Amino acid sequence: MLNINKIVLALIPWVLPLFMACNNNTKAYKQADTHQEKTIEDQDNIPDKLIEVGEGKSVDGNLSAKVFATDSLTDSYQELFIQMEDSKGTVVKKAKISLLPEMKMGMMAHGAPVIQPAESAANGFFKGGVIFIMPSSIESQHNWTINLLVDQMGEPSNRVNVPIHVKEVKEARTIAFDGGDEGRFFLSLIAPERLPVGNQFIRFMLHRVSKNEFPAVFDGYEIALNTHMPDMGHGSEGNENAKAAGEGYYKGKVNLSMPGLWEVKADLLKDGKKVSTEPVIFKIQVKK
Ligand SMILES: [Cu+2]
Repeated sequence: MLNINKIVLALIPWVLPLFMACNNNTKAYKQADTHQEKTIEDQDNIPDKLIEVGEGKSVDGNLSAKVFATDSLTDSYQELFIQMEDSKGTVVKKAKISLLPEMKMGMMAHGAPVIQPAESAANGFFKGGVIFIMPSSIESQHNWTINLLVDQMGEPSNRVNVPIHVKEVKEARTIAFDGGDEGRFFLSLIAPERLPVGNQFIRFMLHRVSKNEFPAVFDGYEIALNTHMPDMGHGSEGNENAKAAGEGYYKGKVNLSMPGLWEVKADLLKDGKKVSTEPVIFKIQVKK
């Protein structure tokens, strides 16, 4: 709950104006124009095991889409695999798809950081990603939809809305924080709930919070990593700061030297100086 409140706080200055402007799609299409900016890593790497997390049809009935993921969705960095068919049942292999995630929270709405797919499908899937910054909540009527804006050669633009459900992760994997003069950010740890013992690479994505847009932060920053075992009162040597690895990804090293609960504390640095003004701490269960 604490994490949700923090994220709502991060969003509050513009959630309301967004609602007031919610009847026009200018913002949506503007975001679509930035399509070429970023693509997910390994566009062609499609896992063998995928589960369907949602489906939808365009209003004109000419396009249907199914969205797959490796597991049920949680409020964290999620890779999505999109399969589309035209009205004749032919699988679409080339299209410019813009993912537009939207959470409706009663009278308000907001988006989420996205990684747009490439324009050709691999094995019939367009691979993209969304960082779900909040879980769905049926009681509070917080509902996610992924809107797919689809442009195909020689076809009119189309749109498919795919309602999806996002479960809450046990330990936060996306954390909003204040970066002083640098603004507000989301830092997302790209890691499962559990990691093995050992010194290992660890990946993040960094996004700026700019009204209802979340541009990936490509470079100029570094993420200092410190490890700590809260139950034992010690840390570990051999961590390496996460450095820009392109397209908003950051890669570093953490030495999780024994099994148990670890905290990875991340500080955002610019030109070697700490700019984050609040602690950003990820909890990781480490197994043998
Ligand atoms: Cu929300």
